[in-house]
Amino acid sequence: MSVISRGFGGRGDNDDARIPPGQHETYDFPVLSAGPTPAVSREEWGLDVTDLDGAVTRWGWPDLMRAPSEEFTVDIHCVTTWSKLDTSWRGVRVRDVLGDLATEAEYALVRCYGGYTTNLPIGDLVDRDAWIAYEYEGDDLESAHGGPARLLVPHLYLWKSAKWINGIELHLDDEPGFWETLGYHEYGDPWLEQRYVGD
Ligand SMILES: Nc1nc2c(c(=O)[nH]1)N[C@H]1C(S)=C(S)[C@@H](COP(=O)(O)O)O[C@H]1N2
Ligand SMILES: [Mo]
Repeated sequence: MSVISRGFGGRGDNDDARIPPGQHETYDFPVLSAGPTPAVSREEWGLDVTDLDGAVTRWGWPDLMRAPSEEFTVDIHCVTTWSKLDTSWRGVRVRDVLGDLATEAEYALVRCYGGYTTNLPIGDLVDRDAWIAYEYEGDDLESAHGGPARLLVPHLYLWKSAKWINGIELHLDDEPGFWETLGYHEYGDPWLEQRYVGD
């Protein structure tokens, strides 16, 4: 069955198992933004990490470039039901950005140029795969997709992967972000179809 339906995609036999329930595969890369794309140059880009005491550590672009980066290939899942397999990126692991600052925290509220926010448990940023990504398919990350740099947390729905990231606030309590305030699920596991509050 899969041989007939798959066509000439040249993809692996296990692709269907990589598409979460209620999702379908897409081959282009849709842009989903709740507002206009902010124009942020690499020179002016900064990421403020705010610890539990309110102390701010600012990462500028040169700091990000000095940190160890890695190339990674992941599947991404948007709550609007598209999934895209084998997207490749370069970025710095969030755990390498947070370092010891994250040890006492329970949650993170992520902030962006333009005002978008999203929340997630700190463990999803430091114990799972999560990056500050700045290249896509070998090129500088386009601004429409979050350049200069975006969060990428592939194991959660893509609304958690904040584009134009400019802040990570560490908290003891969970504070809903933009979509979470508007009824999206607080956690957003695509394999459990946690799309909306109560799912
Ligand atoms: N700053 C910011 N980040 C954001 C969004 C947004 O509107 N603003 N949209 C989110 C949503 S709902 C999705 S599905 C993905 C889309 O990423 P893409 O436009 O690169 O496909 O970005 C997420 N990150
Ligand atoms: Mo989305």
